[in-house]
Amino acid sequence: MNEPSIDLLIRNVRIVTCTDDECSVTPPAFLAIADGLIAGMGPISTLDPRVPVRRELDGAGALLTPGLIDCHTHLVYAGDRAREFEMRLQGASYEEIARAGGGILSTVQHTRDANPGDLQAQSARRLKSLMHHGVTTVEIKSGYGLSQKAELKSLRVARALGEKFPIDVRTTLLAAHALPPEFAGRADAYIDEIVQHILPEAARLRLADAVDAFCESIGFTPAQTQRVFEAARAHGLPVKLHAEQLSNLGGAALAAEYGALSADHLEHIDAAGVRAMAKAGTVAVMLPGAYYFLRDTKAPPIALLRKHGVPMAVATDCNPGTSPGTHLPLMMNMACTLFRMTPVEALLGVTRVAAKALGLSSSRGTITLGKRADLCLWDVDHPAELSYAIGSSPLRARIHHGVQHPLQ
Ligand code: DI6
Ligand code: FE
Repeated sequence: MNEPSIDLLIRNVRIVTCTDDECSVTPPAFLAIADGLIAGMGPISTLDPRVPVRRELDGAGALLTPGLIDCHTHLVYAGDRAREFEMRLQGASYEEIARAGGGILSTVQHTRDANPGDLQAQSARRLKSLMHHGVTTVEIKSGYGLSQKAELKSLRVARALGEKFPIDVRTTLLAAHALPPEFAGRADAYIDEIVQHILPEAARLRLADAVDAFCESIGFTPAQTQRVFEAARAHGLPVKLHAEQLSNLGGAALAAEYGALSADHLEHIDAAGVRAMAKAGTVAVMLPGAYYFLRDTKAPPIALLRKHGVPMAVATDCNPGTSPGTHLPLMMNMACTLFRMTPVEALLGVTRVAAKALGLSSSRGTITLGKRADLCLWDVDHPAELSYAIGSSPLRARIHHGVQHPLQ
């Protein structure tokens, strides 16, 4: 057996640990990393001086949290939708723009037309911004390709971003995001295409870690969503769902029935949906950026979700139409301000619960011996400051898999 040694010793940090209700902070302590994992922590007096240390980092009293996890993004896309933003400011609704051929489908055209290199370069800008704000694991959905070729291209770009940058990327196939123009009026035929071709090919090539759908009046019906879920199950892929964002179609309960990792948005979820999620252990992913950007007025029923013990995550939903944002701590602020989540819930929502939403609880999301050394050092006094500040960037250092990388 190898002699123990420390690859990176972080000195003088105040380590944040949270229960469901509160976060506490240790007195200044050390954290030791070996082989990319958390290998030890505690008062510096308890560190065995005989263990060789390869590198050291002075934390200067910074707060140490797990690396942030953004469990819901659509960040691989081409083009932008600033013009549509202007239209909405003049009064057009999101649904009106979508029905008039704008919205998601305009991004689909740009994404289909982009070569993989361009698509990767455009997406990399957003990824770097996420990293700049402390994200060490990100979920990226396809859904702007809507053909086998373009969906696989998007998933490959997402995987390539994970290879190129110091961040873990989990991919989700969201072919059932919108109806592509060539299937106009034939939604069931497009679902056939997904379940017979796109999903099996993504699974065969191991390009997708999960499968998602947009269950909505302007998306797909529960029956169509169910067919996608059945295909995912047949290929051994976990599911998640965009549910009850604009209306209540019972998508959250359907997702729970399939043991979904998460149901996301949930502004219009009812008590039956909440109970079904609680029973299944499905995470509720809150996306306050989309709520804010659409000037929505119906917030998700946080108190009801809390009462039933449904774990709540917070994510950016980074996408060109409804949440063009990459600042996860800002989303924590919005989750508190707009949804009345607590700062503790917001921090858990981008760490421990976000890990659960990706099926990654055993490897990350908390500062625990043996878990991955994905960590953030923040120049703040108290954990609540991470939710309190509007748009500042108190990140001092970001460590991915045991290695400190310069802030992007
Ligand atoms: N819900 C959303 O908020 C995004 N997708 C979805 O299913 C919007 C995507 C877009 O408008 O481009
Ligand atoms: Fe989304």
